Amino acid sequence: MARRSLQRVAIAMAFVLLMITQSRAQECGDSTPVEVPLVFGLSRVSRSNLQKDSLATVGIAPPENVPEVVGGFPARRVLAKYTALVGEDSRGTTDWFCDGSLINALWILTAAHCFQRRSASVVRLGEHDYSTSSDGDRHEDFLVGEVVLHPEYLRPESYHDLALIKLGRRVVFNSHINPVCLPWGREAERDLTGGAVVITGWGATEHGGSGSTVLQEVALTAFPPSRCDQSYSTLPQYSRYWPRGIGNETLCAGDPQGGKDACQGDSGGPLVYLDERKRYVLAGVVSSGYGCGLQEFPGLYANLRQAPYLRWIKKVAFT
Ligand code: 4AZ
Repeated sequence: MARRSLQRVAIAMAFVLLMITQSRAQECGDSTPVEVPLVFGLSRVSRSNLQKDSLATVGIAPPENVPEVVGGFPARRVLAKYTALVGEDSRGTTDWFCDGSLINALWILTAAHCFQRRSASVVRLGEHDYSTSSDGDRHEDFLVGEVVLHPEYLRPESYHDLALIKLGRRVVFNSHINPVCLPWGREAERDLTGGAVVITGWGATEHGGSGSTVLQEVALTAFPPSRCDQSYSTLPQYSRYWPRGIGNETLCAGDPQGGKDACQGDSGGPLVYLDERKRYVLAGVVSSGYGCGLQEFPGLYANLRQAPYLRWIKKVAFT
């Protein structure tokens, strides 16, 4: 009898312990859902002057009749915890021209090509729909301290399309704002090929379209880089953008049927997967692509799982 009740106490204690560990926000990649109050009322503003420097808009004119939306839907708020808006203030308004990922309390990872024609003045975290301030998000704006481009990024080549933004003050993490994990150590050895990855962004929902004010998410399949190399090598600008071919420094991801993709304005944004501990881990940074959602042309991402990229991030942002 005594043993029975001891057993019960042990089970109850284990349950309480489980609840405590489940409810505590993880240090990074926190996948616990966000609770938002019910809100009423909507207003819309348009996102102007999306980043126009990618292959999608320079050099090559993509074909007409590109599949729409690139297959996304309004993102789960849990994915908004680490997805950042990168903006330029001009004449009293902010132009959100690229996306990024919160990687720790001071740094945002984004794409180097974002800064070809623009300069960042502000980063917004914890946002979901930037057209309204009454949708229950608790966004915060941060001034930009400095921008560090990857030292080997050499436009117009598409390699090493990475940049780090240092925020003007430290981020205090909460249930709406939490950094994504990086694939440190053995995590980078996991083979993602054929697996599911998720991208988020406020970019265009169709090729040539305008940005979405509501954060979108879409699940994609990670392909081997050779799949992208095969199709992209048929393009006339291949040797200009990828003189050494598309290899392991690039992550190639899309949908086997097409129709799901990153697009203009998503640049710099995160491509993540969920690890066994249910943490979101960053694997790629939105870089470029031919059109949006074309079956033959998956999107191209800087592949963070490359040791030199992780070493550079560690040196700049984690010391
Ligand atoms: C862009 O311009 C862009 N379909 C990003 C990704 C893709 C195309 C364009 C991939 O930011």
